[in-house]
Amino acid sequence: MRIAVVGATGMVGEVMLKVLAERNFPVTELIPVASERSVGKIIEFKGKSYPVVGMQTAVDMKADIALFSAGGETSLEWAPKFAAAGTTVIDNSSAWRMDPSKKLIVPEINASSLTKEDKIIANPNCSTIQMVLVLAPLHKKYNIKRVIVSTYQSITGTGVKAVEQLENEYAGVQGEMAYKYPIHRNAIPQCDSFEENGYTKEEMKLVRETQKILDDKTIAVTATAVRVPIVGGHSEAVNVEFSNDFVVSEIQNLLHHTDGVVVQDNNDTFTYPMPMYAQGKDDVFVGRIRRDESQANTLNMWIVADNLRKGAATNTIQIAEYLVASKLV
Ligand code: A2P
Ligand code: 11C
Repeated sequence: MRIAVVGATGMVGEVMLKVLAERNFPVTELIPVASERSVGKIIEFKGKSYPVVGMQTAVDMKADIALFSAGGETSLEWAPKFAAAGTTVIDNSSAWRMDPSKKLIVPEINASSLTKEDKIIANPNCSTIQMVLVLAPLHKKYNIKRVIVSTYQSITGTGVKAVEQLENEYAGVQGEMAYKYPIHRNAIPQCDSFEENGYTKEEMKLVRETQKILDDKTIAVTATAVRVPIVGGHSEAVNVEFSNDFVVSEIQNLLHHTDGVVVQDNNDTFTYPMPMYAQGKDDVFVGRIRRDESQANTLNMWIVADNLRKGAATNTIQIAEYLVASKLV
């Protein structure tokens, strides 16, 4: 496969290169792509050096698959040009996710809906992916009525500038601010910009993307997304109300047998997921699984994942793996 990585010099792009190498994805030629500023810069991949090319050059190279993580604007403008040249685009931005003609894919849940005609495929938002991977088997068995989610999101979700802000704050030096406020010793109840309804875009992604991926508009979701001074991954406190009753051990067992999910749940041994330990891993970790005693058929859980891995790069590459295995490219 000839693979273009669009945004190869960015935070997610770098993890994409790492994950492609780790998973031994069948790359015959790598095409690293970034803005004109980076053209000519050398990217190392599996012991070989590849020069970064610009967008039009990359379109003309007609890769089999292009993995995009270069922001929504770039995707809106360029993904259709790659697709028109015959390249299948898997896009990690928010540009195409809610477009009714584009599929929003978490491979373990809905990759089987993909066909050869899908030339632009959307990768969901990081905080959605880790939540729906856990919710999908539970919805099938108990039918979800409502989800209340509160997130504790890593600064890596914002990008390099935010990591620099935190490092500058640690060191006590003045620098450029990625956020309106200090993030060290703080929690900022705003991820992304506000929508008209008073929620942030990040919160509304959790609502809309969950309904689209689980293919059920009747699932009610409400979210509060918070940025915390953490680098390892996103954490989520998730409260789920089902139509049907459950047994907690049954839920633990079901999740234990769910692909991509690791249950870490034992109070006796103080075992529960934490972002410090999820960092660098491809799985989604779930723990603190317990009944919500204030309401019937309701469950509380704590879900953690590396937002740059399963939340972004890994999920994108798993979609590519599915396309290759199913001969859709
Ligand atoms: P560049 O490094 O040349 O700016 P991050 O989210 O970590 O900031 O990374 C964004 C990625 O998207 C980088 O690889 C960046 O390239 C790339 N990018 C940003 N704007 C464009 C653009 N207009 N065209 C192509 N790539 C872009
Ligand atoms: C964050 N979820 O942590 C964001 C980052 O829609 O792909 C990714 C934004 C997106 O702030």
